[in-house]
Amino acid sequence: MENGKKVMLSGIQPSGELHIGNYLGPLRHWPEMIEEFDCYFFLADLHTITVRQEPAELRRRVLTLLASYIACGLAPEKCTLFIQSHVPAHSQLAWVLDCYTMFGELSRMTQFKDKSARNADNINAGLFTYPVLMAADILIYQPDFVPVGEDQRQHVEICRDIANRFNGIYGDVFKVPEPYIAKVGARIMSLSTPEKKMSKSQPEGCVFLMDKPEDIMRKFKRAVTDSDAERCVRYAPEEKPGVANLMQIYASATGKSYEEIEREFDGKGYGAFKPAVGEAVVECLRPIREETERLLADKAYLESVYRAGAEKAGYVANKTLRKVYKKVGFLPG
Ligand code: ATP
Ligand code: LTN
Repeated sequence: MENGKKVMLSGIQPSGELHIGNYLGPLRHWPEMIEEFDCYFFLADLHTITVRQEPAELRRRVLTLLASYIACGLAPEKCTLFIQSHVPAHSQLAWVLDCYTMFGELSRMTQFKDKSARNADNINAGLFTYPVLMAADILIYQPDFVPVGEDQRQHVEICRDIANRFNGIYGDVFKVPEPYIAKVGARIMSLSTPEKKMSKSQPEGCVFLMDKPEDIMRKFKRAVTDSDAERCVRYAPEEKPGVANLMQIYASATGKSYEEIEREFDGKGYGAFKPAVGEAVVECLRPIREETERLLADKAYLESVYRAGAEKAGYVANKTLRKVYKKVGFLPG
């Protein structure tokens, strides 16, 4: 805690281009928090190699994600922005926590089950222990809150279980954080398969932050809606998942409620609704895309941001790591 402020931390993997699920779910809310909280936002590059990455492409994506963080409103002078692999204490704490995490509890993680089904030829140990590294990412900064999308709730829960187990043995070493999940936008679904969440590693069905306006419009016009006869804009996620998803996107992009949206498109059908959602998203993303492009042209600035961020984050992280090492009985070096 710095200046009595509560601490908040979150990260995104540079495993693909940022999509509107990442933005409308967690990322969009982060800038609102930087005034009130002591915030740490990082790029989870260590996590990405649980799935094979092309090295040059990974480097490019890290810089693009950093530029997008700043373009979305995360002013580097008001929060700590850094790259996970630049703070070795995350990996060091992860090893300790590995030894306080049970095989059985990791086996129950839905993301592990999903990702191992999708990468059947590379079910590596990192994919399995990934939630422990995520717990280390979190606990090392002693945050009060972790703002994420709905799909990460289970990982924040296991992080809390690990912290409680460790505290149960050694006293209050870790703060036990709360997940912080937005009500609208927490689970944006794929535009092509609205039963599945929009996911960077499954680019079909994604709308990316850096997409050109004409591509965004095309994607929304082609979005899968429902084959029901009524063809009206009504919020019914079970019966009409495609329309409910578009309504969720439109609500997040415009701030309108579902009732207002139903009234706005009363009697108009999907033909009017889909392009309206596209236009709202184009307008919402335009300033971010332009600012990201501008920042990407200034590599020296981005480098100065992530260097300063790693230094600040490293200082705090090493303090927690030293405490943990001492508690488990390692001799000070
Ligand atoms: P991957 O496909 O590589 O797992 P992803 O698209 O799921 O990537 P992450 O890097 O895992 O994205 O997630 C970054 C943040 O965005 C997390 O807080 C996550 O909960 C959130 N998030 C991811 N997908 C969605 C979505 N479809 N709707 C809302 N939030 C999401
Ligand atoms: N697992 C997260 C990314 C992530 C994260 C974290 C989020 C890694 N470490 C710590 C919050 C806190 C994901 O988005 N897939």
